[in-house]
Amino acid sequence: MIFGVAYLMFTHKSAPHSVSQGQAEGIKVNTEVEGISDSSGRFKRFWRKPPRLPPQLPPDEKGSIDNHELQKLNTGSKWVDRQQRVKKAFIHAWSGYKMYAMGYDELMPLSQRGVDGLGGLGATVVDALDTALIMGAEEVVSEAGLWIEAHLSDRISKKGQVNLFETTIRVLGGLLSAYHLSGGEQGTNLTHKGPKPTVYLETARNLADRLLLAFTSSPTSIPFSDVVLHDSSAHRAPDGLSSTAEVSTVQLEFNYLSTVSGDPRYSIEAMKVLEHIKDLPKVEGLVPIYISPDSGEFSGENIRLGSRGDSYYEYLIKVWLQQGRNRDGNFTYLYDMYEEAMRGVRHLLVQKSIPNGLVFVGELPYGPKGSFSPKMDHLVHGAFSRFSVKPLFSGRIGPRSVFCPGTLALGATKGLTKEKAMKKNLLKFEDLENLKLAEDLAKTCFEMYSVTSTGLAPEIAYFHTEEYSEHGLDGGNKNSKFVNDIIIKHADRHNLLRPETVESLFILYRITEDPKYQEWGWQIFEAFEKHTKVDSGGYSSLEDVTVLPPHRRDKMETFFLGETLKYFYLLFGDRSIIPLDKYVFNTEAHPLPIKGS
Ligand code: DMJ
Repeated sequence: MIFGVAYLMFTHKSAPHSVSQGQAEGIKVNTEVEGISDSSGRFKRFWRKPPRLPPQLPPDEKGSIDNHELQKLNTGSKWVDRQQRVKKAFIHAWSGYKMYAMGYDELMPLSQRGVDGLGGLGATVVDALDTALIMGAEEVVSEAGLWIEAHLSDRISKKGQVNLFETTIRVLGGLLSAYHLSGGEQGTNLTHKGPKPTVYLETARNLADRLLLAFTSSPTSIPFSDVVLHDSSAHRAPDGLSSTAEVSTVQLEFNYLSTVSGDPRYSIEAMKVLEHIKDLPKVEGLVPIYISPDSGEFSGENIRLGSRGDSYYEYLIKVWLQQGRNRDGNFTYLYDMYEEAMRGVRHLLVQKSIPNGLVFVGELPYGPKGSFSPKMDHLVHGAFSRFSVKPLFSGRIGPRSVFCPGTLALGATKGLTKEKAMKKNLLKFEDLENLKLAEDLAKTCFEMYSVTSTGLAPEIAYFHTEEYSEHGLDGGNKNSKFVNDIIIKHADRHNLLRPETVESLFILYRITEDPKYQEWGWQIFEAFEKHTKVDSGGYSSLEDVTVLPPHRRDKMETFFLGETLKYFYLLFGDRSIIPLDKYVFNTEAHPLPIKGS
């Protein structure tokens, strides 16, 4: 916890270019920001020493420093500059939103107006706030914070239908992370900008009290998908089913809210979902993407790590990690479910592309039996009519499957660096297998960017395999070695400014300490800058990443500010900031502290 708040104190005042990476690391040791704890270990006071300037070597002394040292200094300042470029991008994104869409959920940067696609709770404001806190973007902290104080509670009591999952991960998660990062648990306002942190907590409780209805109105432990805020009612989705990932991706937020509010109801209701799923039949730990709140059973056989399946696996490991020292005992089932699922992934979902062997995670749209059923041949004439045989394995990788490398790496070392985990003898053979898979998949994710003309990944890619091939659908970058491995269909060529690959690069960089992940991230960041920046403010999605210049799509998603830019910023910065063994990021990149850390 201290790492986060100390960092915020530091960044809020230091000049953007004044500290090299090496120095930044020194901050931890030299406690640039100091706090005094009372006997209960709580912070009483903070003060800040003036930021130090980078060392200025007189020309005649330059020769006396060895090349290695010099190289380290240069590399350090290169990443400080790059990190500041990300902060600039964030401010540009926020200015567009503030100018044309303040208070709306999202900005339409081309038509210069706002749109409420998420129920009208000003989702971009809340999603962006903790990124601003982390970056020390004081004006944004102030503007977002004051908007929340003035408007959000009113909106919560008056607005209509919202989705339980989207509202929890973006709005509730954003409020809770802002509460923590601005010093709420220390009973102080560390930033001196925006409202008192308790405003964030009170607003979060107000919202969560209504969201709880999705759980308490359901006849089983599986919540309904939607809540109507103004009349405090909860509803099933039109087809009656909830998404597996949605019902299992609210626990980090509800647990933390119980911890800081002292009210156990939030955690109890949310955890019932995972306890219930624990006892349901699975396929080698893998689960179908729909579940019925009426029967409590899974529905259908579609198994994938993409949308509606993805963050189920992510939260198994993260909710377990969140328990800190208490994680063994009552919570061990989460780790067991995660491990079994990753074994299932390795056994059933991982394949290599041809000709160049990119490792990818595919799907089982017809369940585990589908691939062996003779009935499948019938379908060759349907959606798969162009294949010589129906693919046993669809070879498709969607936007959310690319979160997978990060989750696998985190699960392997539990947030420690690989080096530290090895030294402490903490890595089992299976952890090493998962880490290797994470690294292979991260490479694939990166190549999905490199293979296109714009350097930005499509929403969905397919991979050439023995059973599956389609020609003439490449990403447009003929210089890429993988242009024949990756297939991009016309309908899947858009890019929504999504974060998952950057998130994975960030986690892998933290864990392996391999600088190639930073370099890959920089390449992707530059492509975003080149093709998605809108001069009048904000960033746009793209219609087609395979053509130059790409056509734009009139939307800046909230997660661009909440996740994508935050992960870039952290990827290029000091590795001790928001350390992965002290924090878990919710699925919308809002960091929450691990218990007792
Ligand atoms: C975000 O809202 C979250 O990352 C969520 O888990 C999935 N979709 C988007 C980003 O792609």
